[in-house]
Amino acid sequence: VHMTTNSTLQMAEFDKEAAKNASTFAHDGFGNATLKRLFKKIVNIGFAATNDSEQLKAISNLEADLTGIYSKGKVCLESKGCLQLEPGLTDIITNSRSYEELLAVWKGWRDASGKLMRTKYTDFVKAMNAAIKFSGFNDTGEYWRSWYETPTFEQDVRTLFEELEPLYVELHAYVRKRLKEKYGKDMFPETGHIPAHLFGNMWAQQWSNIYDLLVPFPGASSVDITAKMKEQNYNVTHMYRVAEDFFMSIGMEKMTDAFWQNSMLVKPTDRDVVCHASAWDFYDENDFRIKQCTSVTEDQLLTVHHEMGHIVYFQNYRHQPRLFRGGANPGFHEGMADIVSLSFQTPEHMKVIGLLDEVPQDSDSDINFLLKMALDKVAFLPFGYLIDQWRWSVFRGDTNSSNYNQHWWDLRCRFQGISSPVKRTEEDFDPGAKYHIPGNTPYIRYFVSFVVQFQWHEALCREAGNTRPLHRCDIYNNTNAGNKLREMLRMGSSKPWQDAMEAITGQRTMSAKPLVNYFDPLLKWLKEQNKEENTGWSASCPSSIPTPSALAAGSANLFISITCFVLCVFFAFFQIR
Ligand code: BJ2
Ligand code: ZN
Repeated sequence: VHMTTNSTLQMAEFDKEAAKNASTFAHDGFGNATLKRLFKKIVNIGFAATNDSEQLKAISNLEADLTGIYSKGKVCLESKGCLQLEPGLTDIITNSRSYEELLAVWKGWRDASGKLMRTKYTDFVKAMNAAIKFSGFNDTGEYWRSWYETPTFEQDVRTLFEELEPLYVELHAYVRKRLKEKYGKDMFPETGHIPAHLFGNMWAQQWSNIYDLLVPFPGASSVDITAKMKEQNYNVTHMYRVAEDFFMSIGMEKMTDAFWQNSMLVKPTDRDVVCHASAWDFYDENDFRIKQCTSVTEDQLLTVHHEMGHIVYFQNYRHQPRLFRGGANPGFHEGMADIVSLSFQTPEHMKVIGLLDEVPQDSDSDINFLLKMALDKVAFLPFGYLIDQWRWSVFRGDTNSSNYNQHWWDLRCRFQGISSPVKRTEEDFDPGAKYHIPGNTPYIRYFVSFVVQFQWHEALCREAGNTRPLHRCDIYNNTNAGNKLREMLRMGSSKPWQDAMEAITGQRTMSAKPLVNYFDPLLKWLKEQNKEENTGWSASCPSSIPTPSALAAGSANLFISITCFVLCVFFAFFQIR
């Protein structure tokens, strides 16, 4: 969250003074666990601990500069003029099925954003690392990870990732097979990687926008939600009302008047803004806001639910002391933001809100639905995992400006099995093309979220007495499920996350099992589909990249061969005569 440099410095002064005052108490020996926890939070002031206010100024100014670059980025295309990320470039990446048009947008965005951030990002890392030492952390990554209050956190997320990898690998192989059919296998490197610009998403993080290219059973039921929304004249306000209605149906409060008055729900035309959707707590127990350049699409409808999920968490812990008004850990906030998406997208629920006419009951439609969900929830896993693998390495100093982009692509190739469609160098800075790098939002929270949301979904569906398979459970209207969820939300960060997890699932650990169970029928089907495929990919990036010009050269060769053949026949004919 960015504030002006002045207010950042004022806040730091306040935090420092509060920490100093709190230190006069022997709080480590407090008998009351909650009070002890509160004091620990008062003295743990992060970057504000530095004795050099120039560092804080630098951090604040650099973050503003970096997000400024991101929000001003434009790509000019011969056919379409100059476009910003939202909605223009996003629309093309979502809907275009032309290899070359996608490539122009993909590369154009990286030239217009990340590439301009390199030096500033290096300074940014330096300033943060210098400041965080005053709080006793070796580097900023160690500080970020400390929020999870788990000494084995790095190892724990690795283990979760490894448990989920087999599912991802099957999904990847199936998608690769179908994309080769669409774009021609010549465009795919021999290492097994998929070119990164073909997924309907600027960062290849979620793939459901290309569902139409991948439908398992074209004859069975599957709906185009965006088209349905347009057909039913959905507008922006209606999208927020639909989300609010879901949360209220499980017993959550409505949005406050301040929410409706102060939120920015459409893109302003008179100035550049950071369009990347976000949710804001103004900590006065009433002023909560969403900032989103909302357009009428299925993706955006899900993002509306995501951001409102954050607001509902804010509302539920508003009675807590200021320092407990946060998620049990950052992954919990994201999990709460996303959990409704698992109910909301079920065919059962789509029927309830009129975006589907009939709930299909056949197994083909079920596979269609599960594949669609996997394109969001499974495709995301390696992406959610790798962003902070990169950043932790940068903060640690293992990666620096001499190999920023190299290491980025090493991770993209290794974990996601995708590769760059054009040559990349250390002139480029592709991490910066993703909002959370200039925005400085830690990312492992989303990986955690994608795991725990399935644990909670399973627990809440049990609470709701659901009898359908997990992927068809919709907790809409179920206040038992809502109460259970609220029990956790109300705690904010007043207790360790393990307590919050226990409140909702009865268990104290993260587990990949509910996610695996949810997709079990799909995994079986994918394995069957991939029987003849070489699943997986080489650990390192391809050394040469097939390009459209190579393809053009290919057809030029074909042209020459045909010409030769014709001439040969011609001469042979005269020879014989
Ligand atoms: C669209 C969503 C973030 C979010 C925004 C921007 C960064 C933090 C906030 C925080 C919330 C809080 C987003 C959605 C899933 C994957 C990820 C992505 N925007 N943020 N203030 N997502 O998490 O809502 O609103 O905790 O207070 O970035 O990569 O798209
Ligand atoms: Zn979020």
